[in-house]
Amino acid sequence: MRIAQAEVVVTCPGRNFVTLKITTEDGVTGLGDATLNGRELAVAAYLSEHVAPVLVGRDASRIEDTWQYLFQGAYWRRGPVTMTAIAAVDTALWDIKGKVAGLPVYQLLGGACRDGVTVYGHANGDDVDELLEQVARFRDLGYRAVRVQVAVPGIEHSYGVSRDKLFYEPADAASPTQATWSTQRYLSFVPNAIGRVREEFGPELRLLHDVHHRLTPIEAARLGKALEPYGLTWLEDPVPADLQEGFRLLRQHTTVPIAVGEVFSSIWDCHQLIREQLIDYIRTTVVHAGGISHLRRIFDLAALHHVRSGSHGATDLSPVAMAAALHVDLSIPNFGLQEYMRHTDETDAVFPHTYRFEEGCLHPGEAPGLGVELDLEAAARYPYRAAQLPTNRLEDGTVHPW
Ligand code: KDG
Ligand code: MG
Repeated sequence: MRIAQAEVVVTCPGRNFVTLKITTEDGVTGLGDATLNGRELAVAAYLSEHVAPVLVGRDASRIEDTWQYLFQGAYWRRGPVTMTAIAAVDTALWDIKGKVAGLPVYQLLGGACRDGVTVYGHANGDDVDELLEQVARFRDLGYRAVRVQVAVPGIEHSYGVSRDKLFYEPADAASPTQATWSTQRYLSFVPNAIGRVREEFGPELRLLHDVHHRLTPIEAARLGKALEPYGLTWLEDPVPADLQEGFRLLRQHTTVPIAVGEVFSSIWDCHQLIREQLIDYIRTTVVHAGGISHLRRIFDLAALHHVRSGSHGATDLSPVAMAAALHVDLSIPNFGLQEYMRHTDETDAVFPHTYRFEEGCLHPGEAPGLGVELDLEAAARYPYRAAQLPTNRLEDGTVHPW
């Protein structure tokens, strides 16, 4: 089963997506998401210039061998661009293997460990009243877990707040939007806002909150302690995660569960966090952390250390990545939660899929492979549009993590 063709498709049905489509000599096709928000064309070029030519003629059934060949063979290991490209190849080869076997990918990974994948939505508001309305909307849609984000008075372009309340798309302009940050304003506002959500919705709804890497460990510890009465499922990305040992300080001060990992591209970015039990949820994703094969490796390490999965699933991960995540989520013993931000109708039309939402859970469906297709005609109607993620500055003009 040799690979005959590897094509890169860039389309923008509301936002940019990069997709790798691999076709075998006998006409079986597989898809892999290769979208890296704000840096899409770097991965598209990496794939079409450096990867596609060496894939042609390779045996499509040799997934692990191909992964190692691309990872070790490049010499320049890791990094988001390389690992997103490898992820796309790996995911597409799992899709092909499933189609050839006539089985959904989760069956190849060992079969279902649960009936469905519990997901959380992203509720946000310009103020606390609007946030409460949005949490109610997600609850009424059937979600059992909701991440709560609210605009902080005095902070322009607060993280996580969007005009369209079912999607959150921060990459909105050809040159980056300038956001501002004040730790003081944030820390004095957010705990009460989350307290109001808990008070309104009672103890059962699972609540989460994303700090988006903006605090130092001791500031994050203060926030964690303030949030302890509200029983969060997790506090996400409290600090920039480059310094894995930096989490020790935070861990010593608060019992708020910590979730980290959406920007990680390999097991090397999180092995210390996992081995030292400095986090509770690892949020690496199929698309940015080397595909289904590598994500399984990370989650297996996590399982040994009481860390559960919590894969990133923002709007910028295409339906191909979402489907692949669901096959992994369904089959691992240490699944925690899966983020699910919906896509626009245009995106769903470009990527028809079998996964479905029911009573707070997603299920990947029973179609062989991933259960996602790419409608090339529809994709061609939406050409690439340059869009970058925002940058952030303190009120005195200092650059700060966004
Ligand atoms: O591309 C960046 C987004 O995916 C990110 O800002 C969203 O933090 C995010 C999340 O948890 O969904
Ligand atoms: Mg996040």
